[in-house]
Amino acid sequence: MFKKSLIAVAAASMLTLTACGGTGSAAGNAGTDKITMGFAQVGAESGWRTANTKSVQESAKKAGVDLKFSDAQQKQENQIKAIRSYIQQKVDVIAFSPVVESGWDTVLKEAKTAKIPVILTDRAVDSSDKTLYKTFLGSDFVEEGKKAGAWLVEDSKAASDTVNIVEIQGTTGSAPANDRKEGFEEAIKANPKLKIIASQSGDFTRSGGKQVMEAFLKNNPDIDVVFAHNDDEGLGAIEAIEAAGKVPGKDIKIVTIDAVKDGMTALSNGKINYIVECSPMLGDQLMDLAKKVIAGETVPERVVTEETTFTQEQAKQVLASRPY
Ligand code: GYE
Repeated sequence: MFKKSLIAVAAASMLTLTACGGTGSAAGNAGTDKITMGFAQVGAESGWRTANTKSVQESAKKAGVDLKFSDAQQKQENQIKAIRSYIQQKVDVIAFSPVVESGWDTVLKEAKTAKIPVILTDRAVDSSDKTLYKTFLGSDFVEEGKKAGAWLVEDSKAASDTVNIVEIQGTTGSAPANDRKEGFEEAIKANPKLKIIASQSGDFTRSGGKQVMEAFLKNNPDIDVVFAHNDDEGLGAIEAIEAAGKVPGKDIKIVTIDAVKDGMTALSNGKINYIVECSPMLGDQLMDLAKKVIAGETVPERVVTEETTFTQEQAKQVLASRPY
């Protein structure tokens, strides 16, 4: 009896403490005004991903959001498990970066039934039911692929022979792999001399990029250009090219997407020829959107990140000031 009332007193004082502490929100989550967000991250496959995780964690702290974070190690089943556990924990909002585009409807319906809003971060899903999530924050990957292709069209304007391109794709079935491929193919149509002679997934990792490039080099004696769907794969390709006794950036040109520190360093050193930027700094916008969604405000169904491109000269100028 005595024990019970002690617990009751302790619980009551905790409630008062938290109730006085914050700025108040419409979340109405029992006894605390802090927003709880469950974030199901893809993994830690690339420099981009590491910077993205840091951005989300730092922004959550700044915004006073209680962040529950999980790393799915690039496996959809792990992400689904994480989302289900966030539903069970009754978080206020779920944000996630879907490793692949398809297969999300069931778990997203579960979140909807539990009245927990979902925000897509960085990557899209292919669900036709747009009510399964509130908004999608991230880059336009088709546009990124087009920018990479447009650079190559310009760079190879004077080519008299066929330009043999090998493509190192991102994770099979992921939105950035599908869309970057589509955008790139679309852009290079402008010059019929540009030919993709081989295309394979390097899973957005450095080791994947290296392995795929080793195989490409073995099977194709005459490679002119590598289009890698991210910097890490491009950096892996550089290792394979150098091991084969060729000079990356000269004997074989390289165009990649992301513009993380290591990629920009290789671009400044002449080993990569061009990088299309893809910003991982989505944290602040995500927290902002989450607060609005929880408060019942309308948010745009698509928020596109602003991005640029870098030549070798431009990379040299900005390298020191790159934040990631
Ligand atoms: O380009 C790559 C990462 O989804 C935009 O995922 C992201 C991609 C990014 O692994 O480096």
